[in-house]
Amino acid sequence: MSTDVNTSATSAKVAPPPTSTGVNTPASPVSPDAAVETIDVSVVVPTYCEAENLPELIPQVWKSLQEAELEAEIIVVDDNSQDETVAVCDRLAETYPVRLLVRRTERGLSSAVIHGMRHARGRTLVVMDADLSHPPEKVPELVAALHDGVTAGEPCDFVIGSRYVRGGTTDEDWGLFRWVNSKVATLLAWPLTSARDPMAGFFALRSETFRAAERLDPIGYKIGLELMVKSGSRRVGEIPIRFRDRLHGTSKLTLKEQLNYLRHLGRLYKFRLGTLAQLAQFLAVGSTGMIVDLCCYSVFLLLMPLSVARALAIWAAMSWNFAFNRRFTFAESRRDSAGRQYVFFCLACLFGAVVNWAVSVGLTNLVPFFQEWKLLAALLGVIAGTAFNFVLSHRLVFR
Ligand SMILES: Nc1nc2c(ncn2[C@@H]2O[C@H](COP(=O)(O)OP(=O)(O)OP(=O)(O)O)[C@@H](O)[C@H]2O)c(=O)[nH]1
Ligand SMILES: [Mg+2]
Repeated sequence: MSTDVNTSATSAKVAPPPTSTGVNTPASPVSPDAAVETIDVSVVVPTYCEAENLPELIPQVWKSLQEAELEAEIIVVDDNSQDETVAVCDRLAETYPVRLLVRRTERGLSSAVIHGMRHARGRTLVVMDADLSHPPEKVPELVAALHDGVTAGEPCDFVIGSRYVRGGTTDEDWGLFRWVNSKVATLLAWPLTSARDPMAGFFALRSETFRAAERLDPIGYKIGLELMVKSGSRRVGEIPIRFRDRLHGTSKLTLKEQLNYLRHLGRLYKFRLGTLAQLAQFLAVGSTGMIVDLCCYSVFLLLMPLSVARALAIWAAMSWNFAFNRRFTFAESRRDSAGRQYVFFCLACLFGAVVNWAVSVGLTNLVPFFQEWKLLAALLGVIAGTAFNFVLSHRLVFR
């Protein structure tokens, strides 16, 4: 995945890693299949400027693993933080089984987690933040639930440390905005998973579940959701946790990441529903285009003759639809030239308009029933035209 530098360090206390101690070695892009599962658990901790938190986190995680008698390693994946994270990690590695992977050419929480998982040697993988938002003492419970289920039920494919099941809480000073934001984000993911807290960054899964995940390409922060959906995890268990505010430092979650979440959801819907999701998005864009059309039409009517106003409004809506479909519905085809796609899109829409016109006028003139129901005929025309547009766009423009 990355061609970065990998600094590995550890004490030989419990789970010595395969690479040498404290030496910068070139990282080979380890494929999931290459990982050798020799220990019980790998805890993957993505970090960016977490020097203050790691000295608190690592001993607590290690203590809980030891108490549960789990043979384990802690993999810290850092994106070349400019604070003391690397030095602090090296120091901690003298006492605890910490492996530090430093990525110098790539940045991002989700890809860092995947990177760590690819290097992990545990039969079970746990992911948690470095800022002590996630309670270290719950790690063994998450691991156990993979095998024993949550309430002595079936084994789970995926276990979440959850804020939103009974017994789970967040710190009280979560403002209304943050709470609503989190709830809306969770609601949007509901068609993808029945989990109550699918956005969580604290979760556990078996390494074979990770390897079964197809085409991982998360944008942004929600790596747990990505793994749950792409690995086809059906039995998702949730362990209640108290989610604390970060102990030290500042959040790396920006507004941009929140918008990325919407794009990420779009991708996951497409993964799950295929062309049906694209059709839904195409229709959603089309309906916003209809509003653009009518608004432009009303303004243009004040400025120019009706026939020109109508043509310009349709062109404006068509351009709007093109821009949004290119950005969202068919985002994976943005490598092609926009100009060329635009010309094809307009041509494809012209055909759709003709189909629309022909269906509406044909039904009205040829079927007596529709002479009474001209608007219904027009509506069927719109549906036929839209379906035609979609097929053409899907097959020809955004191949
Ligand atoms: N490797 C790596 N880790 C990251 C990156 N961005 C964030 N992290 C780590 O991912 C974890 C979660 O990030 P946070 O900034 O705590 O995000 P959050 O939990 O949504 O926000 P707050 O807890 O409110 O600060 C932390 O351990 C961060 O250090 C990144 O680009 N690369
Ligand atoms: Mg955090």
